[in-house]
Amino acid sequence: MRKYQLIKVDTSAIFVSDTHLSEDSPSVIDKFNRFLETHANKHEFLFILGDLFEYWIGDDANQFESVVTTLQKLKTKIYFIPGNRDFLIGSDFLDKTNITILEDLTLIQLGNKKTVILHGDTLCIDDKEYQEFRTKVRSEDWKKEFLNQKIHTRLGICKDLRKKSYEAQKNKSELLMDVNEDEVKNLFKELNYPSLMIHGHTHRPKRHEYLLDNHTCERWVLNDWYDSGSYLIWNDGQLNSKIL
Ligand SMILES: [Mn+2]
Repeated sequence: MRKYQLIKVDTSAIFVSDTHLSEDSPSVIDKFNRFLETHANKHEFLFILGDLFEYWIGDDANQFESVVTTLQKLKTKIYFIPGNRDFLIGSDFLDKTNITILEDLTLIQLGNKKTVILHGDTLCIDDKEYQEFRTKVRSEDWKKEFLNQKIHTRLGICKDLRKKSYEAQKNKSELLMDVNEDEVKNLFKELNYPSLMIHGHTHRPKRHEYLLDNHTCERWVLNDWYDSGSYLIWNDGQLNSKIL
């Protein structure tokens, strides 16, 4: 059985993912900073479920200083699950921003609802090529070798990987890149039917409902921030999606 994190949300929490913040899109960075100050700051918890940044090449690159400053000012308790773009976020960044990192796939308690949170890419098992790539870059050897490169070399590698991923996606079907529904159902079952699952990654915002062995389970998919900002809010015992 997986470890149960004792994160109990009694009052309110905000969930966000796939903001894909990039220095190339300063307006999205501004929007995210405003969202932190005016929305996230009012709530007890903020859960960032991966791909906060378009890419993260190492804490020593000192990227996104305005976001760091805004995060430092928040009264909200912040948790972070790394995504496929920002899994290299390290302890320097986390210490500086007072963010607590969580395992990809963590159980939390929203009111009386057991909830599983994850980035979401581990559910996309039909995309074998992607899963192989994921295993490779998450290995300690790959990470160590990458982080030992000079900053501009790392930037070059990231840009090259993004280009390759973009090219590869053009030849993949929408279905292949989405979650595998059997994998979703198996996960609900394995975790003894949590009421809720919240994830991002696929950029296909939707609330899905499953009836599994007489248990009703909901899967909420977060949206990306490419067009507009959005988030999920847990408040008054309910989960709702909001667009900024
Ligand atoms: Mn992702």
